Amino acid sequence: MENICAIATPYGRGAISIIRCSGPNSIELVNKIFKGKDLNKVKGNRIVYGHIYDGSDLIDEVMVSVFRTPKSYDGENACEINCHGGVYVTELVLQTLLKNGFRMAEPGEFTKRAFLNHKMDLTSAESVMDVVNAESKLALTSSLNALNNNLSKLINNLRDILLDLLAKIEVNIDYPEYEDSVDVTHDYLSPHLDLVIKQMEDIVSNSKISRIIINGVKTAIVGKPNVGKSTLLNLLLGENKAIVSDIAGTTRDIVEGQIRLGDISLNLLDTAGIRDNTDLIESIGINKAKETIKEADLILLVLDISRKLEEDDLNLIELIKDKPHLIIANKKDLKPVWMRDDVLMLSAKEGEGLKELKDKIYEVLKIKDFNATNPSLNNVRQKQLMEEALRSLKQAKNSCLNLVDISLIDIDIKEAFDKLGEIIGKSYPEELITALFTKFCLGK
Ligand SMILES: Nc1nc2c(ncn2[C@@H]2O[C@H](COP(=O)(O)OP(=O)(O)OP(=O)(O)O)[C@@H](O)[C@H]2O)c(=O)[nH]1
Ligand SMILES: [Mg+2]
Repeated sequence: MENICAIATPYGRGAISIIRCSGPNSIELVNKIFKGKDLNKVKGNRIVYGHIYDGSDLIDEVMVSVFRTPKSYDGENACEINCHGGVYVTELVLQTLLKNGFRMAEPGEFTKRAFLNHKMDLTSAESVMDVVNAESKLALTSSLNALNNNLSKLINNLRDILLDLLAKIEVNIDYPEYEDSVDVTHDYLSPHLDLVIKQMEDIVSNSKISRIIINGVKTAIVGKPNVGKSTLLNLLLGENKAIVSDIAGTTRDIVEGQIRLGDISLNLLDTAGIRDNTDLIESIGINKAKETIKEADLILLVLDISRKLEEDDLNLIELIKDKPHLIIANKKDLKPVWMRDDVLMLSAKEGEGLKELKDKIYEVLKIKDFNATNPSLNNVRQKQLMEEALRSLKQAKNSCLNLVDISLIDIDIKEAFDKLGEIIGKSYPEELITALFTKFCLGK
């Protein structure tokens, strides 16, 4: 195992910078450039005062925290050098370490070591960055829960149930003469599978909300040209970001902006007005708008209440109906020429109805139903694996109902068991692990 180091604090000037060093010889190596107490004799979890030297050159006055294996972030022997927080001095300390037996850590390498040393499982390791990036209390609670293994605990429980079934089936098949074993019949399997499926479905549904709380809500503002989409974007942002005009087809490309709304942040995407059109550039914009609808977590469909609804409007209502959405009847300051029950009245120009709109967004996204302490899957990798596991188990359940041979059902249960294991990093391919950890900021 090599000795690695990296600056763990953000680049720039501050009161202190921390340089993290880890590896079997890290304490001895730091001791070579440190004057103060003999670090080799310092106990773990202690911090000592001294100076860093490059040869005879004084580099900085520092405090060094000493951690001894396995009681450190990554389970290795480790030091954290707290130096003055200047860019130049921090770089110098780092250079001195590099000259004296350390190499630069790769992004995420400390956390990768923590994983490999069984200090944390894969879902916890992944949630480290979610904790760092959390922008609201809810997002933080949810990520901290993942960090504290609540997802992996539940997954381990589910795997135990499946493992128990698999073991019993194996015994039935391999040792039919063994009398003490349970006879695994379709009737025996079914309720066990139901129980696991139910818990997996609960995780999946909780995850839909946690994902948008952690990553932000991709919010598409769509509608026909000239209905006031860009005016709405500007109103929500509180600045004139998008060009507004009474010429239909003003917005061609997607205009983005971000706002916070209590516990969530909305990534707003103002799109080109959707209509049948011949202009090439505009039709490219329209296609982008349609793509955006597909990818969005939330759609704000804007209609103009001062003009008769047209086929384009009705087509859009149909297009978005299966996604979380709000239909907004804009321009309520003008004379209404139609009415529907399922719309929210707004004047984007005057800012009237904004509060109601914000409340409704919360309602549609079901933010209040979210329990941040329930386990959830917080990234695409985890989600995909859970879906695959769920598919296999449902297949197993279905085979049970159709009285398929138990030895074949066994294969699907095994598949689900493996996929669940992959979520928490049991039976992982090496490249995946490397890819995952390189997403980390340096020093984590
Ligand atoms: N009276 C009134 N006019 C509005 C309101 N919202 C927008 N408008 C006007 O409607 C026109 C179109 O507004 P935009 O925001 O550019 O409309 P858009 O939907 O982005 O249009 P495209 O980009 O062409 O698709 C402008 O003249 C706005 O001032 C409103 O609430 N009331
Ligand atoms: Mg526009």
